[in-house]
Amino acid sequence: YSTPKWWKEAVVYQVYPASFQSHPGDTTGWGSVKGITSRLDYLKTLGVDVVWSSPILKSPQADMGYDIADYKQIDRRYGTLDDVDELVRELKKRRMKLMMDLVVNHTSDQHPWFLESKESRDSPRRDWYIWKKPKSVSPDGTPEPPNNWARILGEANSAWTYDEKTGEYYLGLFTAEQPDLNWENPEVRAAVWDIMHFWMARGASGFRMDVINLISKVPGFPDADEVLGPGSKYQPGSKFYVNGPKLHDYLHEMYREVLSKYDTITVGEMPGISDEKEVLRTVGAAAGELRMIFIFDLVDIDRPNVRMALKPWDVKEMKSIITRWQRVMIENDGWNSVFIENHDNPRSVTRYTDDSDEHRVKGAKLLALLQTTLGGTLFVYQGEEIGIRNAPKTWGIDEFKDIETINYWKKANELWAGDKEKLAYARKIIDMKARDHGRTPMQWSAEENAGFCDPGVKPWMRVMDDYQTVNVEAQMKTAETGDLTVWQFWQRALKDRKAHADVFVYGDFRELSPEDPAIYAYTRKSDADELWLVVLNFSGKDVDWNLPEDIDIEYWDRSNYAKDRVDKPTTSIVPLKPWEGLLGKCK
Ligand code: TEU
Repeated sequence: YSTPKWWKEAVVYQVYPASFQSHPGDTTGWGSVKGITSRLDYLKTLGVDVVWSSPILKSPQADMGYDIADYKQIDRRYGTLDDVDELVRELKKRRMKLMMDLVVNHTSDQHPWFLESKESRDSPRRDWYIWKKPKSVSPDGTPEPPNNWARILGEANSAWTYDEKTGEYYLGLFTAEQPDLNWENPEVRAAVWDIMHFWMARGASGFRMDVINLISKVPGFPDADEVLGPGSKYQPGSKFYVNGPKLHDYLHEMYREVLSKYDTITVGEMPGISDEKEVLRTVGAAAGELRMIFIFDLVDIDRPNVRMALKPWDVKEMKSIITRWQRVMIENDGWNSVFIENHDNPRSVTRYTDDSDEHRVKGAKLLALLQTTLGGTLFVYQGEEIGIRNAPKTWGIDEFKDIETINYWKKANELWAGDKEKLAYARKIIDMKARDHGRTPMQWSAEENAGFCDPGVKPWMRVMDDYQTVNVEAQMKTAETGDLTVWQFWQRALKDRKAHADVFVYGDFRELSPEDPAIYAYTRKSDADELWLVVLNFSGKDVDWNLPEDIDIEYWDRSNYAKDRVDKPTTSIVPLKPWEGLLGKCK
């Protein structure tokens, strides 16, 4: 577990290319590869080692590039292959690396492979996708989908789309514009390995693999259980495609054919998986599949069995999720990814703390302290380092651009037309959960468009209204109070994490008061017995926390409150202010 590897200690920064940085002279209001390159010094200063960009490949952008139409071309909105070559060169100069987003569970419906597959039932590429006959044809001639699986992005619809011309349905688990590839076909797998070699040769250092645990479907495509009740025509079919029967065969083949030939960083996105054995089969040191995966227990803490809905949760549950995965990986020689935000989730400061003007800064630093003191490879999402919050409730629905949000709102208006209460609930779901919250343009400065794109250009998505106060430029300067800004707090925390990698990246993890409803307290300890204590108050109240007797504080190193907080004498009672986090060095 504690064998040093570069990809374990690396800080990975996720760029959402549409919203990160456009380049001077651009008139489209989209970010670009050139824009990313222009910010590498910034990322280096923050403490970033690896840049992971969400997809930049040719795409009709039905799902913001997670629908790829050519795996070897850059989307014209983002630039050219030459721009990527330049990005790689500039990264190398700074001893940084590039991680590509590999989206191969499905392609775009505009990919030439799919267009060919659609041509006829005996097209040589027919079997590259998943085509099935209608289950039945109703008396009025309407064909019924092969089974009752619901679409993942837009759960009220079928996961199958009917093709008039050939009289069959194809599977598109996410949207109709994203047909699933048929991984049973060895030609499909060979095509994927080829794409991976192409990008490794072009200078990538590894891949984030989109929904990689969905590539193997249960043959026979059985109907899903009616978990949503018989009132819903379509049901979540996850049981039949999450970690399906051949997943590990495919991942082993991928390792053999591609990954084993390079020194890579790989992270598999694996929604819907929380089973230890399954996880360890992939990320166990001896598993020979992937370095690590994204486990969604924490960011799905408020999610019931469907995506656009809410479930209550509390701090105790949050603590137990984090502790569980820290322990599982340590005890079983696996490896964690540490993340709390991405482009599919609301902003963490809004979700797990209090994003009001009074508490936002404390909340964002509290989360920074949590993230930078957990074991595993750390992923920071753009804007997290300045504590960007969710889009305000006052925004019109037109400001939301995500296909999931748009389809959800459309469906809600169909189903609940005229029912004000139900529609207000749907809007609440959007305010709390829409993927758009993580996709607003990066806030670089107090200039027009927050420095994201040129003045006078209309950004593809509205810039947050608070950019004049919440932005990178302001936060890189020392605050008048002399306290660290959210950005400076992150920068220092990343530096300290690296300086003490044996403690914070590789060390042992012990939770101290699992029953406490507000305080998350744990120790990290290196193999050489260097011991540190982290105490985090996940509540808006003052709390007195009892220091366990066997812990002897040498000094308080850091608080997310004013500097003088850490000069306090240490007694057996540790008083914590609302959303306060403390880091202590122990004897
Ligand atoms: O997301 C997969 C996915 O299902 C996630 O929405 C997941 O369920 C969620 O994050 C758990 O909280 C990936 C991409 O990240 C997303 O942007 C794409 O829309 C999707 O795949 C299809 O490619």
